Amino acid sequence: MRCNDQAINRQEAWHLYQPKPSNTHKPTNGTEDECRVERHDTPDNVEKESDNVSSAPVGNQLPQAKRIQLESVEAFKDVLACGQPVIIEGVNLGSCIDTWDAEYLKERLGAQRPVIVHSSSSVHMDFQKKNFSYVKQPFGEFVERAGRGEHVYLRAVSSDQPLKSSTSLKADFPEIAGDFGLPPEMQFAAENEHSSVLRISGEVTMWLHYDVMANILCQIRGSKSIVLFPTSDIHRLGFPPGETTSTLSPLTDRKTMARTSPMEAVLLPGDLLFIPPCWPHVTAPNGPNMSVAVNVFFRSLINGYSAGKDVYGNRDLEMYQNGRREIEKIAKAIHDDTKEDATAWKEALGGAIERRIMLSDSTKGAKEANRIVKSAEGLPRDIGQFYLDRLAEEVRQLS
Ligand SMILES: O=C(O)CCC(=O)C(=O)O
Repeated sequence: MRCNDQAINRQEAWHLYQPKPSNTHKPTNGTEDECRVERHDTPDNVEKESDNVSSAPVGNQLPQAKRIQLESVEAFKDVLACGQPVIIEGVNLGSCIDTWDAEYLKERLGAQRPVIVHSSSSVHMDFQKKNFSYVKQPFGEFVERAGRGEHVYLRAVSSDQPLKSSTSLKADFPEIAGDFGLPPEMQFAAENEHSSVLRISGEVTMWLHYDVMANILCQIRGSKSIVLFPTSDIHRLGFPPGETTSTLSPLTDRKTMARTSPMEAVLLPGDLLFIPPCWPHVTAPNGPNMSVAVNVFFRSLINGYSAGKDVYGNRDLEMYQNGRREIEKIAKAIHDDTKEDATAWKEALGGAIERRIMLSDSTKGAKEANRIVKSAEGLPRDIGQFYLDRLAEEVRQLS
C-alpha cells in the first residue's frame, strides 16, 4: 500500500506524515486520486440551515474508511506513513476470535472477580457531564449486563497500579492473554507498544476524544462503528484548552458534522482499525450486543512525547505543555498594556505562531512565541500544526 507515488524510505516511514488538505482523506492504495473522498457537506447551505437542526443522527452518510489486507511489515509502515485511518481485515488475531464469548470469559477470568465499570442510564456516555458512575461488580454480572445491551463499559486499567501504570493484557489478564496477538506484519506496533487495553461494552456510545499514541483497535466480538475526524478538525470539535476530551456529542449534532470532515469505520469481528495519533474519534455500538475489543496503543513518533507518566496514552505532546507555559509568560509580559495594545500583541503573536514565523527579539513576547514555533520542528506536519493552531488560539484568548 502506498499513499502517493513517491517512494517512502521505509526505515523512516513511520514518522513521515504528510500535510493533508482538510477536505480529503488519504489513500490506502495506489495514487492520491484513487483515495480522495468528497467532503459530505455543502458548507454554504449547511451554515444557514444548521441553526434549525438540533439533534439528528448523521453517522450513516459518511465516507467509509478503506479496507485493506496487510501483506508485510513494510506495508504496515506504509499505513503509518500515510497517517490515515484504515481497516485491516483478514489477519490472524489468535483463538480469541472463536473463544471470547461471555461463558468463556467468565470461566477464564472468574465470574466473581471484581471489576470497576462505567455504568449509565444513557446510551451516550458523556465525560463532561459525567452521566455515568463507576460501579464495582463481579465480572460475571457485568458480562451479563453487557450481553443484555445495558449501558455498561469496562476499560481495563492496570490491576497493580491503576494510577501509575498503563494496562497490559499479558500482565492484567494472563488467563486469556495467550488467545490474542497482533499479526507479525504489525511488528512495529508490538515493539513500540505503550499498552494493550481490554474493552468490553454493552450498548454504549463513548465520548469524543483523541489519543496521542497511535492505536490499533481490534474488534473481537460484536460490531461497532467508529467516527473519526482528522486532526485539522480539532478546533471545530469543542476541545477545551488542555483537554483531549470534547464537550460535544458530534453524532447527534448536524452542525458540527457538517463543518468537519469525518469518516466512519464499521468494525466486524476480526477487523483492526488503525487510528492515527491525534485523530478524534467517537464509538457507537451496532445494536445492543456485547462488544469485546483489545486496543494496542503504540509510539509512532520519534520524539515529542510528554516526559510525565501517560497511563491512558492521551497525554498531550511535550510541545503543547511547554507552549502553554510560554503563554503564561506572554500573559505576564502584556499584563500592564492597554486593552488595545494587548489585543494587537496577542494578534501578532498568535499569527506568528500559527504561520511558523520567527519574530525579532525586540517584539514583546517574541522569545516565547519563537520557542513555541521551534518546538513543532521534527513533528509530523499535521500534528505540529494542530498544536501550533491550538496555542495561537490560546494566545488570542488571553484575558
Ligand atoms: O472501543 C471503544 O468503545 C473505544 C475505543 C477507543 O476509543 C480507543 O481505542 O481509543
